[in-house]
Formats: sequence, C-alpha cells, structure tokens
Amino acid sequence: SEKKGVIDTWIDKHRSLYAAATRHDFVASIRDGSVDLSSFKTWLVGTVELPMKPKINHSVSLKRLRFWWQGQDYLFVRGFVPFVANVLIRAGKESGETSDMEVVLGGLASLNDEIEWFKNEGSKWGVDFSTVVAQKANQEYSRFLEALMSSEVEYSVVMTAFWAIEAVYQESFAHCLGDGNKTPAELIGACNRWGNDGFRQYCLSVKNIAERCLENASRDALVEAENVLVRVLEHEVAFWEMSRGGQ
Ligand code: HMH
Repeated sequence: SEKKGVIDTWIDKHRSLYAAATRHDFVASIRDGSVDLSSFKTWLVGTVELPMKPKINHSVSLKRLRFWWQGQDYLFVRGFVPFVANVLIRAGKESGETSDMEVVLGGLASLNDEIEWFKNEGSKWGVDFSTVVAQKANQEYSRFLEALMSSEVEYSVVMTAFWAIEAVYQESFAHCLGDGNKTPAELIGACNRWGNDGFRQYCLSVKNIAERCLENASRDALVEAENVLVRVLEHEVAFWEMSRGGQ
C-alpha cells in the first residue's frame, strides 16, 4: 500500500476533531432519519413569516434545517467563491503543474451550480436570500478565509485549507448516503450534491495536490498547514452548531 501522506497523519492526530466535523449530531440525525419533526409546524406558522408555503412535502424539522435553507450555507459559498478564485489564480502562477488549475476550475464550476441549487431550494421554501444575515460562526469563517487570501500565506497552506473545507462536506454527506442510511427522501438531493462519487474524486484530486505541495514545503509551512487544517475543522464544527439555533 501507499505511504501515508502528511494529511492523513494529521487527520489521525486530530481524529476526534475530524470526527466532530464529519460526524456532527446534525449529520448523524440526517443519516438516521431522526432529524426531529416536532417543532416543524410551530416554526412554519410561528417565528418566521413565509411569503409562500414550501412546495416540498417534508417530514424533517424545519427548525433544524432553517439555517441551511435560510441561506447560511448560501452565504458561506458566496464568500468561498473569492477564496477559490484566489486559489485558482495561484494554481496558475505558482503550482508548476497545469492540472492544478483544471482541478480548481472544476471546483469553481461546481460552486456555480451550488449557488443555483441554493436559490432554487430557497424559492421552494419561500426564503428570500437577499435578506439573509450571516450568523457569527459564518462571519468568523469568512474572516478566516479572507486572511488565507493574503499572498503571505503559502500555496501549500492554502491548498490544505481548500482540501479540508471540501472534504468535510464530502465526508459528511457521503455518510448520509452510506449503507443502512435512513436519510429522509427530501434531503437526498442535498446529500448527493456533496456525497456523490464525482465530488469524492474531486476532493481526492485536491488532496493529492496539497500532498504534493506539502512534500516540498518548509518546516514553517508544515506547521502552518497543520494549524490551518485544525482551524478549518473547528470552523466546520461551529458551522454545524448553527443548526441548533441561536448564535
Ligand atoms: C460550511 N463548508 C461549508 N459549506 C460548504 N458548502 C462547504 C464546506 C463545501 O463546499
């Protein structure tokens, strides 16, 4: 078998944090179908005024999903696009491998689809994205992404962050589609978006790029890349935590 790369070594070292990011309660509750329904009606007719009735016949708790449909992830993706665009520019200038740019461009293309998909989901639920306000976890995550866009940050470090951001979603949603899942039918589309095999392959390509860069990275860059990986995982956990409501 292949020699274990530095990323896998870090994932092993930070296993519980990685599990917290990729097996969060919210994700587990999608997978086992327990995502609760009780507060659904209250929410529907209560806290938020919907301009129209959701067109989906759902059996899942809107309360727990609202952060999503109400656009927190849509907002995240809007902030993620400039970050990925920055990675794309650096892939063209700094990588020395023509294929890096193509991999990143594929990522940007899928973000374009993602934005369309969110808007479409939003309109099904009567959510107006123009009024969505970023919650604290989301704001902090985007500030972190902005800092990574500085030219001071090494390509290997940026690539590690990029991989981790994509991989957490890939792992989480693939888990919801794995053997024995009871994922509610209404959520299969969302899970497929990040849990599909094409997205898995894409994440592996990004991981290979990051590994290649890390093999030649300085000691300082390695320390920074590990730190950035940990920070991404923490931001992802905080992001899932928004599903509990509040800030
Ligand atoms: C919070 N992390 C978050 N949202 C996403 N859409 C992704 C990662 C992957 O694109």
